[in-house]
Amino acid sequence: MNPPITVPLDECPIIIEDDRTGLSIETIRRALLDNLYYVQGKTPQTATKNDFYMALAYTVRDRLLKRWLSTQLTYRKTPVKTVSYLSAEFLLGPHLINNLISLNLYDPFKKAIEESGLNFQELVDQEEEPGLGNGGLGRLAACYMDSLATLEIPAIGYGIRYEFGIFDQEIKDGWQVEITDKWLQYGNPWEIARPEFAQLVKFGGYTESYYDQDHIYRVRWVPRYTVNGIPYDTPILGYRVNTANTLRLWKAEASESFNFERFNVGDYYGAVRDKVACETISKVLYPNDEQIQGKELRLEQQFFFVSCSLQDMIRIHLNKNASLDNFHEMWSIQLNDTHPAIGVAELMRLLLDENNYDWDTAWNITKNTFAYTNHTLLPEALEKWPLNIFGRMLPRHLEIIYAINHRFLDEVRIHYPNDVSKLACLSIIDETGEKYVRMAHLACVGSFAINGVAALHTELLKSDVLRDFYELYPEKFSNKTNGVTPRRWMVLSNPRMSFTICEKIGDSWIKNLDDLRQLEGYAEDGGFRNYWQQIKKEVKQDLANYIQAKLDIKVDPHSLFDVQVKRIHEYKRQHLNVLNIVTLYNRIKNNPNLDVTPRTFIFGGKAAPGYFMAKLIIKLINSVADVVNNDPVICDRIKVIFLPDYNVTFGQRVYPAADISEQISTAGKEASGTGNMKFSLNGALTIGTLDGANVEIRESVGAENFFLFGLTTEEVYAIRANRYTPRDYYNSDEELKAVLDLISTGFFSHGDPNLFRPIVDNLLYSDPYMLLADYRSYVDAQDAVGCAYRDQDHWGRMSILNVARMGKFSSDRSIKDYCNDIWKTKPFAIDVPEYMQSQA
Ligand code: B1N
Repeated sequence: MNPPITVPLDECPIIIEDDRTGLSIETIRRALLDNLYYVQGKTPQTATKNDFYMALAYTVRDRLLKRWLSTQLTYRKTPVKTVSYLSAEFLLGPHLINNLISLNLYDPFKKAIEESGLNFQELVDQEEEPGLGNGGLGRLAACYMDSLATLEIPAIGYGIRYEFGIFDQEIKDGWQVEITDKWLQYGNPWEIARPEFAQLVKFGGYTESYYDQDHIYRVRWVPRYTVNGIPYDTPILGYRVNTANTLRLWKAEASESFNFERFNVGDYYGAVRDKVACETISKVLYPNDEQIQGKELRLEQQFFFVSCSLQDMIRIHLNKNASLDNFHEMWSIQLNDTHPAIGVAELMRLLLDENNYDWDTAWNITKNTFAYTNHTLLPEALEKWPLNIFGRMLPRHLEIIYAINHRFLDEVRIHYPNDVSKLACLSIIDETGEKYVRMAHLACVGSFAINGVAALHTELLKSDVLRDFYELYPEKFSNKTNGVTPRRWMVLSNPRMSFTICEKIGDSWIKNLDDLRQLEGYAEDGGFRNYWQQIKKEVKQDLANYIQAKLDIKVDPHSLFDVQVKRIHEYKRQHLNVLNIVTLYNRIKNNPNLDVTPRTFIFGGKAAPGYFMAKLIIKLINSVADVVNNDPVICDRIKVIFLPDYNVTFGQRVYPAADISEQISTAGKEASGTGNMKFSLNGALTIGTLDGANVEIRESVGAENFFLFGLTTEEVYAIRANRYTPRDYYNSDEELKAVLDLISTGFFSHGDPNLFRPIVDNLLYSDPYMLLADYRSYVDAQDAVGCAYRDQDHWGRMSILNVARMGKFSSDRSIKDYCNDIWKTKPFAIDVPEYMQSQA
């Protein structure tokens, strides 16, 4: 659809903008119609909003391909050390705006769309976010991919292309209802399938030994079935650099070789049934975080994507190296928790059985390749697989793990000649009851580096969960405090605040977040403080409009927006927040003229479908909301909102609008948290315990700009050691007693005293997360928050200082730390070759 060339070519100045690359408004408009016509097969007359979105997405994709292709071409011919990030979850969030911002094309695209008479935001809202993760762990992987590309580090992310991501949440009568997430149903313009790089994965069967032609003893794995892994690639752009790394996600398909058997005996239906069974491997994301279920399909998923990824890395490696001898010098594989830890045994198998390495060489390569990040201290989240399940599915890997363990325990014996108890503690095989493979132990033994995700968390790993490994291998341990990408979590989600910051200190902070410190001076400027608070009000108004449209509830943007969004889990203590709300309710009911700071409590988060208590907590929040929001005495002072279907897209709306961020987990339970960082970076103040990264956030922003409450980890341990009796707190605190009694009577459940009994009884008789012990200190801190908010000028100052001092929490800092201390990788800048430059 280029205009005709009317002058001889050699006289022709370069005025023609190619539809695939041109950047003028005119060309973008033409390209949009071109993609609508040739890719979607539609004209504007019949196109749906989604057709226009797809055309828009392809128009953006056309303009990023030169970066992606030049990056991949460069990596292919250059011997650079590459980071391979293995993760069962990547919680990416929508791509479109993120890519436009990285390419510096937001303004021309917005203009081109609007000049075409289309509503830009409406098209943007068409994008289905890839929800291929549960929460923090998956979102961290996405932030790290962003930072790796922005820092120009050669990297590839490997994971699973789940057909259904995390479920969509609806609230019916106050209860969570799960709906299948059909994110792929209208197509995904951001991925490209690469069936030519498919990998075969074996499962089940048995092993047999043989002597090869050199009379060397070898083992062969004869699988019961095989599955094909098809890679789907998504470009991950760096911010304003040419680097575009790849996220490669595997889809499971039936392999032909396997199906032939059934076909050959004429069992057509049987063959099709098996085909369907294979394809279930990448069907759905397990929606549990930090609660293992021990399901076979989950182990199948883990092995499937890890085996595909390692074979793919070996393929890439052998394209530019003579052998695998230097594999560990060219790759660092980061294990995002233990979910991909089977990789240790699989790399050993690939080296031993398929590439004929001897044990010592293979082990040396393996243990110098892997590094392991632990993300949780919760005992119920530490993965272990029953030996019988494991052995049936991965017979060769079980043999290899036994062999690794055998050598490892010899090492332990030499280290502790007189202490047999160490053997049982450290063994990769748990033999205390039913036998299990302990995946964290496999990861620790098979890695050269082990890290936690916040300073406190790493200390607790060293002193508690992985104490014996720390004693044995102290040099392997380090801390890498989590971070978040300021591109998505500031520039994209909070353009008003970002623009305001840029006006004052320029835009270098977007890549060097420490530069935010230049804002500190403006905290002393009364005019700026006022402006800052005004911006916050505008952002809150946006959220208020959204709440009105979604839930038909009116909230006052002048009220204090108090937000807790995260997975629903007892240790995160959403119900402690509820206890405070009911306390305020009681106070106002007792004294209707009480002068309280108007507040809007906003909740969001999904519960694991099988987690009864978490689902009951959602019901409790909604039930309290019903009473509070409909009581005329209360509702102009307190509102309670549960926003259904909390996800990345919604996070982008809510973090910027918060005044107070609730980070109230029991000390010692939250490994890091990353929502805490997003809030503070958007000018919210934190009410929080000394848990996870809260400790470091408070250190950075200053204790005077942070609302601290609650027991410390040591105090939690001490109280527990002396037998914790929650009843004592109930008996000695009248407000607490009144709150629990009110819930018990059925006041929030239409008179049904049984509905919330499991929550109340759990608190009174067991309270494993010590809500009652922290209640008084929490309520007092909340009172202090309410008072502080009345001084808007001072609040503005604290808010500015929070943003100014949060530079440390950029994922760029985290990734630089990983690069320097663990991966030993360096940036490699990408040039776009002449022939790929646009003609503009
Ligand atoms: O990982 C985040 C941390 O910021 C959070 O504190 C931590 O809770 C979170 C099994 C998990 N730990 N473990 C998981 C997720 C899925 C699953 O199947 C465990 N998620 C975390 C990032 O470091």
